[in-house]
Amino acid sequence: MTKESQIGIASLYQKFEHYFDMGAAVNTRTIVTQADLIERHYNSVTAENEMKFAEIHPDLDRYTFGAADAIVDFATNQGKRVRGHTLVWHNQTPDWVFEGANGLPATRDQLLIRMQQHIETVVKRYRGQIYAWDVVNEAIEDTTDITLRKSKWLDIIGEDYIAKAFHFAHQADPNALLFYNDYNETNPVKRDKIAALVSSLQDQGVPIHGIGMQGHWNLQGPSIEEIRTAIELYASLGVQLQITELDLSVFEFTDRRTDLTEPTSEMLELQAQRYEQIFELFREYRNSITAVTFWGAADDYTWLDDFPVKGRKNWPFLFDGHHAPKKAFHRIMK
Ligand code: HAH
Repeated sequence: MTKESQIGIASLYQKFEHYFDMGAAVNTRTIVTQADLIERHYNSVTAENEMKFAEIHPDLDRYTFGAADAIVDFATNQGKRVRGHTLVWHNQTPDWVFEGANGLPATRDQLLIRMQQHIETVVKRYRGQIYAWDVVNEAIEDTTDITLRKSKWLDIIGEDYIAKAFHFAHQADPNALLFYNDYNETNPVKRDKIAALVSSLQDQGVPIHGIGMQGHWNLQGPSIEEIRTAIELYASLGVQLQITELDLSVFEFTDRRTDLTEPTSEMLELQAQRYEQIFELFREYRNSITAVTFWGAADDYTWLDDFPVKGRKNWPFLFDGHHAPKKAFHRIMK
């Protein structure tokens, strides 16, 4: 769709202006190919990959800020807010971070210094431009009996790696809002572990201001009641909530079908119903929810095109592959 035809469509973020921000994950390609769509419909952006450790700090003495800077410049020029994603994560982090001398693992002190320097350098660079950071991403284990996910951060530093990351981020930018971010966040078992983690951080006086609910959901679940219960619990901790990576896959997670070249009309109708109910719920919790960020902007590009089934297309957003509004868009704009 052309810029002119977008202007004929009511703006998503303007519609929700009195509720919460509407964000989209972008990358260096989509800030070009989806520029008009983003300008019209979203008032916040997040770099999908460009601020992750491996992208921005590939070697001990080398930072590569070009792509992240391009995204921040795009946002600044368009008057959009920026959420930072992400400082400490078990994925997309280079091996050198965890390596010490003589083929040994890094020591606790060595890794803490690296963590501190990384966080300080990245957070300070975007001070005043990035208003919130996902400080720690996905630290909780999905399966029942274990709390913290096994990772090199945990192995080498110990359980306080999470608290340390928040302290370092707060030192680097005392004005930034600091989030703990995770997926499967409505699953009762994981939900309670996330709440317990955040609550224990608060008890220790750790500067944490919000919980990021990723929101990688699908047409079957989670149910509205499960989402509501999670929101209630997290909000009861007195932190703000953001939906940080929303998408509604047309496939259930274990569904491996690969025969579709476009979504069925049943899928699009169900997706519209789900989006409508989900946004009705989000509006109810507008006092706790400060932003809703989609993990993409329109169906021409989504990380779900490759995940979890390599090469399979997905259609999880409010706008189609040509950036035209889908049924789901019209439904939540009513
Ligand atoms: C997210 N993991 C990450 O936070 C984000 O950085 C990445 O670009 C995409 C998704 C979600 C996730 C999941 O939904 C299922 C299994 C593992 C991770």
